Amino acid sequence: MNVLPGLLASQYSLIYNVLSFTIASMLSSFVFFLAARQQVGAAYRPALLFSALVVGIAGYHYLRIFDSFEAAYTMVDGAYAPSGKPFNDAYRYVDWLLTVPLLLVELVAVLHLSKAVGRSMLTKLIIAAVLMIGLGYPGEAEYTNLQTRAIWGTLSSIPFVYILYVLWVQLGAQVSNQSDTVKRLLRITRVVLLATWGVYPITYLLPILGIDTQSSVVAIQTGYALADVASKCGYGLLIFFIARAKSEEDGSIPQANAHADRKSVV
Ligand SMILES: *C/C=C(C)/C=C/C=C(C)/C=C/C1=C(C)CCCC1(C)C
Repeated sequence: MNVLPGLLASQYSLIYNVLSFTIASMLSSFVFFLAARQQVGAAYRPALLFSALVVGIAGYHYLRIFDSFEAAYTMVDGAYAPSGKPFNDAYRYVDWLLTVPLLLVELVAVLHLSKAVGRSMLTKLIIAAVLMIGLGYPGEAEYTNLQTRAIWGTLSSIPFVYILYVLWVQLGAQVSNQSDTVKRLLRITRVVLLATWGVYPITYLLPILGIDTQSSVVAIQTGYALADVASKCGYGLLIFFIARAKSEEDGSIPQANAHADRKSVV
């Protein structure tokens, strides 16, 4: 819980609109991922269900974040002053605590690795994800005591680097038997994961880099929200493409070309 600084009307509107856009993205992705389950083989449907769960959980939390943000401000003389009600940062961290492990489950589920390999990899990834989020939280509410923010941020970065290591080195070694199409999609997914997950620690660092508190609040709220859209909705879409490619390859859905042929006959 945190009392935010006063904001200019333009700063307030930017956060307000980005939060609203994020809710729309999460809710529409939820419907899309559920509907898209029909377009992949049965083996890949759990991955899409996890994608839907992630955006469903995030959509709910963004509704709460939006309410909390609105309640934290009151308009005074054309600008926004803190209303005295604290802004609840914890929604975001609770959301990550649930959704980050599920995003990793999505990836392992869509690859359909052997049970033993999948389970051991997921155990490591989930423990590291929980540590990363748990260690980041105590520093998040610190806009003023920047040393505290820096210490927790550094601790949280250790499991973050470990997750990247597991995804690149260990997962990389497990996918050598997948087709070229799947390998290519997987490479794109991992780069998207790195590019979008990398936004979080950078955003977290902003107050430490000497940016004033007001701008930090704007950057943190919009940065986290847009990163969430990319890392949950965008990434989920890539997981869907992988599921579709693998379903076509193993014959659990008709090949895209065969489908086109059939259509042209009818
Ligand atoms: C859907 C939400 C996602 C993918 C959230 C990912 C969050 C992170 C990768 C957060 C990482 C952090 C650090 C590596 C250090 C500073 C503290 C965090 C928690 C922002």
